[in-house]
Amino acid sequence: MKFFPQNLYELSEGDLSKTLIDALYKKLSEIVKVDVAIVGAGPSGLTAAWKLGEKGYKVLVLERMLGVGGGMRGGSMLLPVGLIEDGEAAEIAREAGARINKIRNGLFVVDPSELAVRLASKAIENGAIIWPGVLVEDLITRGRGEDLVVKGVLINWTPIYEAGWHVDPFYIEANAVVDATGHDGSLLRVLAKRHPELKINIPGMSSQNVWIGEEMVVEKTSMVVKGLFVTGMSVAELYNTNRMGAIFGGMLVSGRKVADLIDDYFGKTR
Ligand code: 48H
Ligand code: FE2
Repeated sequence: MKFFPQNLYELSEGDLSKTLIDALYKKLSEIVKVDVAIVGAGPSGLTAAWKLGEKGYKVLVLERMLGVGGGMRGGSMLLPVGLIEDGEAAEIAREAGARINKIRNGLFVVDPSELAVRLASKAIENGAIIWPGVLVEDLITRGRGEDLVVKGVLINWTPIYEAGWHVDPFYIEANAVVDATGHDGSLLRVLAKRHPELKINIPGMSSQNVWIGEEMVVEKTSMVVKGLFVTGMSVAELYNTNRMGAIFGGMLVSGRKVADLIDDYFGKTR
């Protein structure tokens, strides 16, 4: 062998499978109980994962698709450009290592693919694990009504879900769960359906109004019920705040805010 170490010859494909199984056993054992499960690897979820990892929390990001970046990957109408605001948003993007180009007062242009992978890389560097191809289909809870506490999520492979099969799920226990599922608002919809006693109504986002949309998405980033937090566009879906189009600063600032809220929550519950 010219390009790889000689002793590799001794290993067969079966040995490779055994190596994968051993590694998987270790990794899965680590991630079935975490501090925070973040659902959705879009800009808000990745920023939250990075900032929580930085604070020392054990974070798992569950993403339905194969890649990271969520809706941001599509830039504006699949054109490879996106916008972010000066101030906190630019600071987060710059800290992530993404190049940002000032265009005019307070406004920067980003390459959405670059920002997505830089945020993912920061999350991973800070210890978060990103698990692609899994869809969160339900919540683990204790109590009802005012006593309801979210304790984790149920997952399944995305292709199983798409095939329309009923296969029972797998458990992920977490002390905090984040709905960072963007326009889907997946966990909020599950919560509303499974717990009608909460009388949660998800009206969907309101029409385009850029600056109010950006302000409100950060403002309303919050804990919905004990243990369940909402960030990014699912905030707009829940509170009927305005959409903003292909400007992603609010997503980054919302992701950082939810990390701070979770840190406070753990401070109070531990
Ligand atoms: C696992 C899931 C599930 C599930 C969904 O859409 P995203 O990019 O979300 P945000 O909020 O971080 O960013 C929103 C932004 O991209 C956007 O669309 C904006 C700013 N729109 C403004 C406008 O006017 O339209 O990422 C969400 C991620 C995606 O990757 C989904 O695949 C994933 O969540 N996801 N993953 N289990 N049940 N549901
Ligand atoms: Fe969107």
